[in-house]
Amino acid sequence: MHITIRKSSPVYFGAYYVPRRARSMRPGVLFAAAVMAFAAVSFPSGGQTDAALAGEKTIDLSNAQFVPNSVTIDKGDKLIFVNKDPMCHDVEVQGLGKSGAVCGMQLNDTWSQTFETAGTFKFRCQAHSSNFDSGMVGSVTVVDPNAPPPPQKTPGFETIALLGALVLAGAVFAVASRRRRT
Ligand SMILES: [Cu+2]
Repeated sequence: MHITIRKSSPVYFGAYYVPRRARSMRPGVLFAAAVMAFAAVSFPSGGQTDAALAGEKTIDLSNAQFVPNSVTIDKGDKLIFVNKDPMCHDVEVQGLGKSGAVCGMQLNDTWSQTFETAGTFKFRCQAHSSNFDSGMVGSVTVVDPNAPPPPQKTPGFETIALLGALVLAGAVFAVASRRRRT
């Protein structure tokens, strides 16, 4: 019996074989997968904002200061003010609410304010400041987590260069592996 092995015939490796066609495709497939994975990481599509649950942050009134005296929260979140001083304080949020009378908060008294509008709001203790800019004062920045995201940045030069290098490497690899086979 005469057996002819031609170049186009499947190559046998012990128990399994890989047809030539599949073998030659493999580097290309791997390379395509690598590029797609890279692209997926580099160019994430939008929509990463989950519907944020209403949150809250606590600000202590301590040593006649707001601690912290500057916070950032999401729209709809609540600030809870807690008097940690033995002396009395109070809270007034500019343009919004007030804890009550001047020096109306005793030790461990709390008062909260929910912020439904994005923007920056100053607050103060009326007893220990004469305005919203000096004395016992602070501010809160309220951001809208559902605001439309800023325009998608176009890929930077580094990204384009890297993609180009990958494509070039893939082409070189493909040519090299083709040469090796023939
Ligand atoms: Cu005070």
